[in-house]
Amino acid sequence: MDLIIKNGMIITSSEAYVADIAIKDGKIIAIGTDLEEKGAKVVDAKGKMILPGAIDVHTHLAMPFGGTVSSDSYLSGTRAAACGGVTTVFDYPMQRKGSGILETVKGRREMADTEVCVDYAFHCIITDLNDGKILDEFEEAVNYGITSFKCFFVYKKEGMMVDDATFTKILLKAKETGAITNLHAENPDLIDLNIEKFLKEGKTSAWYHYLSRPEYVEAEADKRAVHIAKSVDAPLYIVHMADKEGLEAAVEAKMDGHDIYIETCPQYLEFTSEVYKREDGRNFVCSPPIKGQESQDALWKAINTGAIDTVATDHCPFQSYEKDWGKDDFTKIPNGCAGVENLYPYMLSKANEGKLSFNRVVELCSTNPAKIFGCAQKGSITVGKDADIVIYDPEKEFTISVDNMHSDYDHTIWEGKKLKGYPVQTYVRGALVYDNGDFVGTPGFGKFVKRVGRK
Ligand code: DUC
Ligand code: ZN
Ligand code: ZN
Repeated sequence: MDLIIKNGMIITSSEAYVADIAIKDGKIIAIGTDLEEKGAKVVDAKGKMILPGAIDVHTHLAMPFGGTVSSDSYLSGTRAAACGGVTTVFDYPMQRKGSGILETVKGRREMADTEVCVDYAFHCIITDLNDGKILDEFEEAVNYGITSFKCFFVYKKEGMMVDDATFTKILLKAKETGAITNLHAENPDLIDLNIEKFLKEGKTSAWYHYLSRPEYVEAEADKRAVHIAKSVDAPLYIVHMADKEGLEAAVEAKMDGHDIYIETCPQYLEFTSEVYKREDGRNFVCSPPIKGQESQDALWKAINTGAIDTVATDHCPFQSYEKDWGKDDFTKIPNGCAGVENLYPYMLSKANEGKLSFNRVVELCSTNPAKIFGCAQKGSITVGKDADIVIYDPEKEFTISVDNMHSDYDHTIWEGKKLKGYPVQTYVRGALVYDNGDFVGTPGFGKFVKRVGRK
């Protein structure tokens, strides 16, 4: 036995009970009372909650984007993850015209392997089928552990968008090979039409980022994607859902029995489009943009009915000077915000306030992500699983500030947010990586998670 965590309240997606957890060689080997200590290190978690580590299935680390590179590397992004109770991140390498899936993914692994402080997996973004050769590679990619592929319906000028036919081919090939297709849904032609109009009228502030991509722009793309996925009977995972109309279409399809999954992000649950009117509105610029109150209400409702499957972050921070490129032209603001360190503390704080249950937070941030994306060893506090564990103090008061975060960015949209409760320790496969405010892990300790497909 290496470690025993005693007397904590274990929270799973369906239960809460007090017990001890025994850990050996990175695995949970027993859960019970009066477990034999046999020389193990003992941690007393009386009065604390014991949660499975969060799995943030949506990050963009060191991502070339918006004329720069997102400011968190694999090291700083996963250091921040550890300090926010995230024990696995899913990053998004991007395949480009002429390059293969495995070539892309292996290239990113070379960057990641020596830096990562928590475990990690990759979804692969597909931007071009390379005359069909990419589809022929799906099977090999799935065997390698890449069991999800992402498409963009936007970023047309940037060469990242796929058309409806390409999207459909990917959906079908993913289904055939036991993978799933993730989608960023917005309509680029409608966005460009709005941008052209606003810039001509001299409307250049961050508020026009929102107005050029309002609710209907996302809803059209959500509904088109749901319609196609239903029609060809293939699984679909919609990332960062932010609008009510699209959400309702996806939920209806789920209720009809279609294999559709919905992710949303904390920024859509906490803020509304009003933030784009602020002096620092450009710091909140992400795509899809944060929507109005009606959409936020619909997202919370779907969190509580069970219709939303996961909450992840779309973590993609940029420095203030980069955000400032768009001071006088919202189209020049690099899109993205920080979030990986805030995901679990924010959602757990909402549970502490009674907005949802702690079990539901575990389900949304850990158990469902593991199930949907094939991480058999992760996602719950169960004998045999990896000892990815967060000790959470429900009484600890915490105010988010850029000064107490562990990323490499110089501002955060979460500045000043008060939370009720906060993680006090994070363990990845039994190793302590975060201890009461400090990162205590080791870069390169994180492992690539070889996922299993759906067949
Ligand atoms: N949206 C963002 O805001 N940032 C990264 C990529 C994306 O789709
Ligand atoms: Zn996206
Ligand atoms: Zn994203």
